[in-house]
Amino acid sequence: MFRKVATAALGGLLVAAALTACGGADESGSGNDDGKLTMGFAQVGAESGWRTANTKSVQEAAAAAGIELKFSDAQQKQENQIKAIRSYIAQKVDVIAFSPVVETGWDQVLKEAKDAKIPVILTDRAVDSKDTSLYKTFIGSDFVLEGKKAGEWLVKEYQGKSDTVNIVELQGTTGSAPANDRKSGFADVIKADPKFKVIASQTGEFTRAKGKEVMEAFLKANPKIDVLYAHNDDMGLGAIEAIEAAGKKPGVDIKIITVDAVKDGMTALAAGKINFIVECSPLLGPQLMDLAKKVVAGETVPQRVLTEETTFTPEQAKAVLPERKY
Ligand code: GYE
Repeated sequence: MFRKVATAALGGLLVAAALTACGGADESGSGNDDGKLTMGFAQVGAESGWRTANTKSVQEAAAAAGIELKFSDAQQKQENQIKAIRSYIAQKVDVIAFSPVVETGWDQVLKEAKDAKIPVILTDRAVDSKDTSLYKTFIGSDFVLEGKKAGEWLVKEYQGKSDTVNIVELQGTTGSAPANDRKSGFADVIKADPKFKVIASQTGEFTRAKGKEVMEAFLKANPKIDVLYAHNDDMGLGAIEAIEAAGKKPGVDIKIITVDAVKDGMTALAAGKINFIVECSPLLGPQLMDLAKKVVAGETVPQRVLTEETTFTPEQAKAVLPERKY
């Protein structure tokens, strides 16, 4: 995954160097009369607290950077995102940014953007396109590393114990980069010890409602669940409701690991209902606007812009919660 992205962005660099547009003007004679740079942003949806914070960050950063933002919400559907991108191409925006809901199936529409000489920046999630000249750069987290951090916490937590640890997993949106990578990173770490057994793994679509529903089914089918690994806070929070409704104590009877560290997740962590959260920062807006300006101006951009993130225990959550913005 990481290699794929790095090569991709390297390929993109060569194309970036060939681009000569500056300010709001571009080769196709589009842009704004007022010289403002226009960005078309095709968002995944509004499925989680992370996504809401990400949207806010993009909108605020665009305003602060003096970039006109055309924003669309695809409701977690690839066809809607493709439609939005096509409409941005038709409107001759200066730059397109999007967070691909799934990894596959983007080559055609990305080629259309390239043919229209509109640079594309991937934000948050990656695509698996072989033709890496189809986009300029990719800004977002290392999801494999996030999965590994979740696995490492678990290994430590059960160090020196030999009993089987039954794990259930709530995966993110099927086919999305964070679901694929958080699953594989976690699996890679825990496979070193056969006492860890993933007894059920299913998508909860990154939403609270689906997380709850799937956890209810997990609880019915499996009398002994020791650990829940949820690919985001929202699914974990939905699952907590299901666990409590089943008369069990989240964080005690069933240990819970999630990813994101949004405010609601951190609140549950501080209360001991979640045991560990791997942070994934949604605040990509300012860096995205910076990259967009550079790409449109034909400047060299980094191959890959990685988001910095940490992890939180309940004690750490208590300490940072008052300052948590999202
Ligand atoms: O973890 C999840 C959201 O792509 C990193 O998408 C993002 C993920 C995030 O729905 O909460």
